[in-house]
Amino acid sequence: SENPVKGIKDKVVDTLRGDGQADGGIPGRPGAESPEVAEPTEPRPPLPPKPDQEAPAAVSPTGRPTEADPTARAQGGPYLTTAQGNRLYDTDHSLKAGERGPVLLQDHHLREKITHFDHERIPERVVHARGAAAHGVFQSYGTAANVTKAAFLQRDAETPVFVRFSTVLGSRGSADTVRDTRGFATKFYTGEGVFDLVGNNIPVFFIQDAIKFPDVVHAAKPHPDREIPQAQSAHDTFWDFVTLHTEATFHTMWNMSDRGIPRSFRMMEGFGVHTFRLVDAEGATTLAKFHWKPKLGVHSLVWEEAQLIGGTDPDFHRRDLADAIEAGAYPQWELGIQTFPDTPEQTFQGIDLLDPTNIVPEELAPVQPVGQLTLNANPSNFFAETEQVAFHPGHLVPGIDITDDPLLAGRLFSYLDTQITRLGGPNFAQIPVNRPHAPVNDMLRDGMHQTAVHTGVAPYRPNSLDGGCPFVAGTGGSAGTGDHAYVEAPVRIPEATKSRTAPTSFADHFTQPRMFWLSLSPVEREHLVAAYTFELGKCYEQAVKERGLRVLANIDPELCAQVAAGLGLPAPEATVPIVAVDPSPALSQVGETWPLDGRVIGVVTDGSTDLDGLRTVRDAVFSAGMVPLVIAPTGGKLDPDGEPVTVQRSFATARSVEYDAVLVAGAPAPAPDAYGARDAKAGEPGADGSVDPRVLLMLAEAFRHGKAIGGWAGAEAALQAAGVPTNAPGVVTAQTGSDALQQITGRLTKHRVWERFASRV
Ligand code: HDD
Repeated sequence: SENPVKGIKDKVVDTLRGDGQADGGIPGRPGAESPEVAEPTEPRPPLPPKPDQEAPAAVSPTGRPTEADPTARAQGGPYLTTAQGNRLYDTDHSLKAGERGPVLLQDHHLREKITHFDHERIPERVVHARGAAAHGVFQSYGTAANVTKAAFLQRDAETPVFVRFSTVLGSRGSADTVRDTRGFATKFYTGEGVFDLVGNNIPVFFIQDAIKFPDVVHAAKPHPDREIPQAQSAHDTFWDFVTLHTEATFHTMWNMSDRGIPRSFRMMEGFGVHTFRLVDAEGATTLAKFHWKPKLGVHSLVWEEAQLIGGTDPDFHRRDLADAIEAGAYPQWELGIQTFPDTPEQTFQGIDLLDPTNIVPEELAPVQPVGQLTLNANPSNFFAETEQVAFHPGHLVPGIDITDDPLLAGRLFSYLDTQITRLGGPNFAQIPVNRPHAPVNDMLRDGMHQTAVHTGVAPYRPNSLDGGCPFVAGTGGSAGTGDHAYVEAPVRIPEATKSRTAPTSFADHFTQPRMFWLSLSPVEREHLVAAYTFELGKCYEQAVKERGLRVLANIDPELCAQVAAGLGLPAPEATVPIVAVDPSPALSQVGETWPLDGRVIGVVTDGSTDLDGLRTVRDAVFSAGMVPLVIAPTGGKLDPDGEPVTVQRSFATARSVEYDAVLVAGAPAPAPDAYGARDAKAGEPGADGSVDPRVLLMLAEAFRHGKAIGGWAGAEAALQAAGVPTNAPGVVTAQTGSDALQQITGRLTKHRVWERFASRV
């Protein structure tokens, strides 16, 4: 398939070489192409959106397509006005009775400005409050056409989409790289109405029945007395709940694995979690699970990186997504389905398909690709789009139906309900980002924030006053082959008695966690042990720690023993028999090689050593579809009188966590602003061969985090000073920068230099 980065590479290189690149910016951000930012001069109309901010065509609430007319609503014309379009001459001074006198109530502009401001915030989502989103397109391969009649899954269908990624626990302003589940919600604006696939990056859930959702969320959110910790699962109430309520074991284990700290939204899988029911054109049904597979592979941060980024760049994932799209490196996923016969038992090889704490291993039911998602445009306005988008698992199109998963049932209620509070009433489907791209004729009327001007007198059925309109779709007779949504496949429900119970097939909480443990590579197991040890170690209550170990003992004695050792507690015995289960190699993230598109290479220089070599390296990084980050003692340009090289980061603003691999030219001496450099070196930094402490930190961190490191032009001294053995795996020194780059690139395709991590398990 086409490398999306390569297509735009030339543009990006031009941008970098041009003068538009601001210090601290990343290459690929428009600089050369966007108009120069001028000091205020004279009135002119507002700037148009950037090219990557183009949203899909909007459709009016009455279903009629509208021509994009920027003057119709906000932000038209060169002059400041009130909300009523009355032109203003001053917005900096309240109207006062005399220069030093009291402010007058009659100042409409003051009252309107402050009042509107006072109401700018809406309630954040009760979960998944922090998110980032993008527009894109879904291209169907047509391979699902034999199991579903959904029009957007037929051959060559192209459907506009809006995707929002999120963390679950943190508030809107929390950090991106916390250990948590990530939401992966996709709105397909199909010709048959909206289809929402509201999934996560983890294929199972904490609970089997939606009635427990308030419990798990109350336990996981900050403690109600002090509202700490923010966006963390490492606290007593979370672990209290998930250890008492062992159906949460598998989801918790995914959280503690590297999946809980993704490297990028672009490098995450997505899962629909529940089993859905697909319906074909003849009315035949198939059970299915949805999967999103990222083209760049599934990759994670290491825990220390995640913690550092939480402080140095809390917006890391949001920035990464927006920058990649802006640079033209469009993130892509393949949508796939696992399919299962729709038998009355609704099980597959003994796995209960209605239990959302189960996966079906890919080795048993391969994921079949059905289409490709490309995110190609950033939102123009965070609030209007990312904040106001409203997903709902019940937004279904003909050909996709629900099953009796009790977790899904509660979700079908919750999402509509929550939007009424969050978006201030029942008319949120009229907000542009939520509008279907299919005609809407719903007979829903009035209510808060009604913006449609409905016509006619008969929003009821049956009617004769409106000629009987609107009509209902044909059902297609008993085969259920009509063109309407909510097919309601004629599923037989066995004779039953009302009961608040779960089936015994929901009772096994440890076999699949054990399968997960057995499927991980040694380094991934090591990370899992470290995460459990950290999180249980942060709990205050001894009883919670001990119960946590009892749960782990039922998964695997080695896992339990390692965590117990870290906590300084005895390892308990299992209380259930440990069953034999085959590993599922597809669950491991380690071992394959992946494309390098958009990977970031730090290039550290003292500002003068072998600048020709530096330029060659920078261009070679681009040619490989990656992004160079030139890091020098200060901002500005290197070689300003020759062939200038723009500096993206100074030693003061750079941190190793921003790049995937690092190259260093020479051994940069302490720059004047290095801690203590001036005093210690009396204005002659480096005279004794010392290296800038920030460079040492970068190299030591990159080494610790398993990143490939290359050096040239005397870099050995810097590596040695940083404690990086030059003969360690993934550390190379070479004659030229290009050689060093070439040697580390192979390592990068594996994401990290895995051999560097100690492994006890
Ligand atoms: Fe949920 C938001 C995913 C179970 C109740 N959920 C929300 C979002 C995602 C998920 C990705 C954010 C959507 C966005 O970006 O706007 N939720 C899931 C998955 C689940 C799940 C994959 C299990 C398979 N959720 C779940 C249950 C309930 C909810 C069982 C309630 C009974 N979820 C909500 C909610 C939210 C929400 C309260 C908060 C904001 C919103 O819906 O729009 O209704």
